[in-house]
Amino acid sequence: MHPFAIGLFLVAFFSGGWAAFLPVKRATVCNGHPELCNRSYGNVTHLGAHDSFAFSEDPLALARDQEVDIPSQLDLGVRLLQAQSHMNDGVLHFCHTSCALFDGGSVQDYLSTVLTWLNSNPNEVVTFIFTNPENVSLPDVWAPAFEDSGISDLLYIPPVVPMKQSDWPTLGDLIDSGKRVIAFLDFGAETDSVPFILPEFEMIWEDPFSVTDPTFPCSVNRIQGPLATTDHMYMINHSLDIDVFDTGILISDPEDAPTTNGVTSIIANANGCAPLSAGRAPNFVLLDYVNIGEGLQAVNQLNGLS
Ligand SMILES: *[C@@H]1O[C@H](CO)[C@@H](O)[C@H](O)[C@H]1NC(C)=O
Ligand SMILES: *[C@@H]1O[C@H](CO)[C@@H](O)[C@H](O)[C@H]1NC(C)=O
Ligand SMILES: *[C@@H]1O[C@H](CO)[C@@H](O)[C@H](O)[C@H]1NC(C)=O
Ligand SMILES: CC(=O)N[C@H]1CO[C@H](CO)[C@@H](O)[C@@H]1O
Repeated sequence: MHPFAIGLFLVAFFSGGWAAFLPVKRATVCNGHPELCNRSYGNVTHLGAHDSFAFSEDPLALARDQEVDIPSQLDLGVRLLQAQSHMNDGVLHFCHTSCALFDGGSVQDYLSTVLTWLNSNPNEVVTFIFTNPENVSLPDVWAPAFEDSGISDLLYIPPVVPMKQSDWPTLGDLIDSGKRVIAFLDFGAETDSVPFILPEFEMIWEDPFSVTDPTFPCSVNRIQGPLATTDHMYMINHSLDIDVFDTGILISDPEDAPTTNGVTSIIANANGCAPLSAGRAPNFVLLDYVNIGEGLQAVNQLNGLS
């Protein structure tokens, strides 16, 4: 053997051999359950908070969709945070319909709040589904909000976009790699320039939204190609709306939440969607008033956990 080749061999041998002695830190509990560490992200049901930023304890705040703040939602087991963006005085905010109606503050502050929670909860994988109704620029506005909050270092970038439901890493792999936040945007994602904000509908379909029928009939409402429907993950928009004083502004009523957020109603909705998804449970169960009802219990049941 050429001396140089021997040198390389020795380096390879010793670096490989050395690695065997280094402790490999592996997460043993993922999103609260050891069973979830070895499960693909695409095969996990996550509890979601609709309009997560629109929280208020005040029953007169009609445009609220949640009662408890973001850290409390996460503490309750929410692992998908949904939010709607609007520009307000040149700054990207999360607002409900308009910032005059409900202003949840800047996107950057929101992301900093979530990052603080993630830093004290290192074994948790969190997903964002944000909407971009004003087609705000990804490189100029969205990316800086993520970067300046510090959360962008935690964002998972898939090797291919779109990635099939069956190809996602396990929760354990996401946690071990430190890339445990997945961010989707409903409109305008451009992964060539901003790789960490992913196009939602190429990988997730949704059933109809603004539902006013309590039986939640399921259909594939919003989706994008090229992947087949069954290669997408999917979200059920499980909130029941009422029209506020016939203004056309749809909000949800906390009085319905105990029933709507009950195990019976959620499982029935999931069962109605399963035939559209090769029998799979929903990946995301999006609820209003996540602190009311049995959302986490239903999600645990869908995950096959006791
Ligand atoms: C993890 O899952 C793989 C395949 O899904 C399986 O082969 C392996 O035994 C599992 N490991 C643990 C620790 O459960
Ligand atoms: C995960 O896989 C199991 C077994 O195939 C299935 O019953 C369950 O519905 C799947 N859940 C999701 C969210 O894909
Ligand atoms: C959204 O913005 C992008 C880039 O700023 C632009 O190319 C595109 O045409 C816009 N789309 C719509 C529907 O306005
Ligand atoms: C009624 C309802 O929950 N609708 C929401 C469904 O999800 C989409 C996007 O994630 C939201 O834009 C809807 O408001």
